[in-house]
Amino acid sequence: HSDSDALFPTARGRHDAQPVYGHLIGGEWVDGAGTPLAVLAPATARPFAWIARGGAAQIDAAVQAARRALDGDWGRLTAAERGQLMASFGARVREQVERLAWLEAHDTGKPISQARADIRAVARYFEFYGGAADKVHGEVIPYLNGYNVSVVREPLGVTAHITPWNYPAQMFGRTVAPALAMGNAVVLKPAEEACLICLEFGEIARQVGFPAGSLNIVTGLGEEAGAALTAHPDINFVSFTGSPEVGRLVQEAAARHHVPVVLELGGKSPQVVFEDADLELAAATVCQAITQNAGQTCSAGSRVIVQRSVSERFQQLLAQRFAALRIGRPEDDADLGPVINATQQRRVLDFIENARADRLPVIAQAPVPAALSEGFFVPPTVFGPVPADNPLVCKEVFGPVLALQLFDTEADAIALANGTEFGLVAGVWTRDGARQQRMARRIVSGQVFINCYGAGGGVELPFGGTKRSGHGREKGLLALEELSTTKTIVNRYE
Ligand code: TXE
Repeated sequence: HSDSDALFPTARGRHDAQPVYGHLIGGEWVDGAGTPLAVLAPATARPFAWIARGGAAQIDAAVQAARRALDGDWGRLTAAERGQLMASFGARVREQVERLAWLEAHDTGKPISQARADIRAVARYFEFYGGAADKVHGEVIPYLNGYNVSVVREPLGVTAHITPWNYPAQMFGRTVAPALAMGNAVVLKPAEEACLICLEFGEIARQVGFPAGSLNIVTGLGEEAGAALTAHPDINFVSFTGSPEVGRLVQEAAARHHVPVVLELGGKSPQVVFEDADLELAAATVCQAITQNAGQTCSAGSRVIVQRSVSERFQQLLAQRFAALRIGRPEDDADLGPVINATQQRRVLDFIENARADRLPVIAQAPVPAALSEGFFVPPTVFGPVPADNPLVCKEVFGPVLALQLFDTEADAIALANGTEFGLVAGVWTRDGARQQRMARRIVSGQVFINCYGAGGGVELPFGGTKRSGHGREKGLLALEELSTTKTIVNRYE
């Protein structure tokens, strides 16, 4: 699939015989000014496409185009009309799942069936929020006699969205769909490592009739295009998903203009396994939750906290699962593919090498097949028991590396689960109903899964962090509150 033009209908031209994408600004595809940036396929480490390298000028043009859209055709649509456009977008995506999934799989390295699921999720985001667009009501508040007080919901205006490379498609659905549903005009700066799918979605939005400027996409580097977007004085909101370090820069930049931000900054999500749990199901789920997308998931279950009485049995089950893992290229449709690039590969391998140097016991490791040596592959590994102050417990690896911790009492389990700077998602495995509830209430995190683990869950479920994992909520109907504001109208009639 690598050189098939069928994958790149949106490309603007060719560079070194490979397709080049432009920016989407004001409903038009615009060429990048400087040298384009190469896009590598993580499974082979070879370039296969190019994206435009945008900067302050392209960001400014995109923000202005968004503002014009709000004052023009986009701002005049009814909520129902916005919902219809979003439904058409979802339908068009569903017609092209196969082509879009191959592009996404090639760009990120993920197994093709995981990419298919991601593309379907994008359709679902547009269907869900498109359906909600005309069901967001205001309120009427009882006040003094002779007064009518209404609270209406309004769009924020121009919303800025900076997204990462781990789920380029899903992140587009998650952040752009609710923004459009509420009538905002969007400027998206996707990650330079993997963003082709976002550009294809931009073209689909054009084709189904989204007015010019309602959705603008500027590609480029974080320090250039991303920083220019967060510093722009005419944006009204920023949504950022990425590293805690850049999250701080984004919030600082937004604070200069008092612009609200939603930050999603990753985690070190624990799964707590009690002795009365279904250990086989727990082991299978724990393995899946750290190897899906090669562990590059903000809500990856990267720690498992096991009751000592069943630790030996659980470690055996886990080792069996890891031994059976298949590693491969997208077309192999294995359990996991490579990580995104050489930097991330080095980062994950360093964590593994440092853990070995710290003499942490290896419970299981699945070797990377020799035939895959050219891509950015890493061996899925389980270490344990890992002391609570080890980097494997405290730091986000963002790779398929699991840390096992042991506990004796429920109080210990809660302390370990809450013992990191993060608080995004948690899992609890026990058949004891009262304990399920106690654990769910005492664990500090944005989501808790009991006897299952959803890694974020479906579009319906509010998602977001506490502590260093960030703030604000995405997904579910709560996202519509983040992406809108209220106006209170007080009308004296007597
Ligand atoms: O993230 P960055 P990186 C974590 C994960 C990973 C680490 C580094 O632990 O190992 O971060 O990944 C844009 N102003 N997560 O370096 O740099 C950038 O272009 C404005 C967790 O790739 O934070 C991209 O679009 N924007 C995570 C986006 O920020 C800037 C997902 C994220 O990139 C910018 C990804 C700047 N100064 C990484 N600098 C999650 N929460 O799921 C960069 N960007």
